Amino acid sequence: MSAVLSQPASTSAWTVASILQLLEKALLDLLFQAQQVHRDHHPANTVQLSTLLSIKTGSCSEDCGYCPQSRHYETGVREERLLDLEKVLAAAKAAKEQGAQRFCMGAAWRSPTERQLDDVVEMVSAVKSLGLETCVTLGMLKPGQPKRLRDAGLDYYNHNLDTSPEFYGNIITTRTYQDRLETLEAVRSAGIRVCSGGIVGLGESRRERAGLIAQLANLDPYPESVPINNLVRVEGTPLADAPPIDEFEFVRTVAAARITMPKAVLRLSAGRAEMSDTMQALCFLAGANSIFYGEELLTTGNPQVAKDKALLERLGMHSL
Ligand code: SAM
Ligand code: DTB
Ligand code: SF4
Repeated sequence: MSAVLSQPASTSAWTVASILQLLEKALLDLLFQAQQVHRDHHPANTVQLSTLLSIKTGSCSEDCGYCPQSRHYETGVREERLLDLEKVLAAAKAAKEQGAQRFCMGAAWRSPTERQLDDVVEMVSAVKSLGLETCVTLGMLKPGQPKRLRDAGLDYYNHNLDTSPEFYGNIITTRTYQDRLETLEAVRSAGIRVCSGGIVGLGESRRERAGLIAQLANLDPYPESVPINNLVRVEGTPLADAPPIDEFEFVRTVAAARITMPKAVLRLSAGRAEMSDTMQALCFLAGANSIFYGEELLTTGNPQVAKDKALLERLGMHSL
């Protein structure tokens, strides 16, 4: 029987080497361990549902190599101005009726201006008053901005570390890893819960995936919400022809995130539309307990609501 790796004492951190050891385990040992950790910290067979809405689409100044919304690449995504409050509220109401618990609003910004934040603050309090949890992802935040969002009733701020510090420069040059860590710190200090995860399938190595997980798991405290995105390869982006990540390698990444961040809500995020039902079931076995729910992510597709309902039903899973 292989040794079970457990979380080091709270004084020491997860090392990249210890996470790499997890990723190298026999798949079934890893899945078994991850599901045990999952059941120690979460109700079995449950899934949290978040619905996404792009409130400001396209023409982003950043050069994230995976992103269809960057103005550096010709992807056919058209710029749209910030949505009106009524449109946002209508989408939030529809999400609630479909059974979503959280409504996440995303903007293709490097960082919001104060005036843009005025509008987002209104959206957050209006969505919150529908009885939904609120999340926004607006890029980097300046001092004072997290507090404004918290005062409006924001529950979560999403800002991903995306990949390991070593691999990061191959994918994004217009903002640094340190910029991202500082935004997360500012959000945390304002008392907003942190949603931060990454994206795999960028051509990173297993060690670099371990590096991403180490960064997330060693945040003190680690994020309450951790999205794991599988690259959606979009024509026109530099990563359009990246070879897809091996499916078991993806599942291993989910399992390692579960073991190292036991209490986090772990979201099987972008890339589900390209995954089989069997693959998604394996990800749930590995400890994923959340999905994006609704026909669209930001600019790319997500499974139909009816399809997801049927999948959860077939797996005997239910929403929180
Ligand atoms: N503009 C904001 C920012 O980047 O800080 C927020 C929105 S951005 C689209 C949020 C995350 O979506 C990225 O950090 C990345 O992990 C994920 N993402 C973007 N494009 C993706 C793609 N093609 N496939 C998978 N995930 C993607
Ligand atoms: C996250 O980690 N994934 C979501 C959300 N946070 C904002 C975004 C996925 C975007 C996928 C590509 C698109 O639809 O544009
Ligand atoms: Fe802009 Fe966010 Fe896309 Fe990067 S991931 S190009 S910051 S929208």
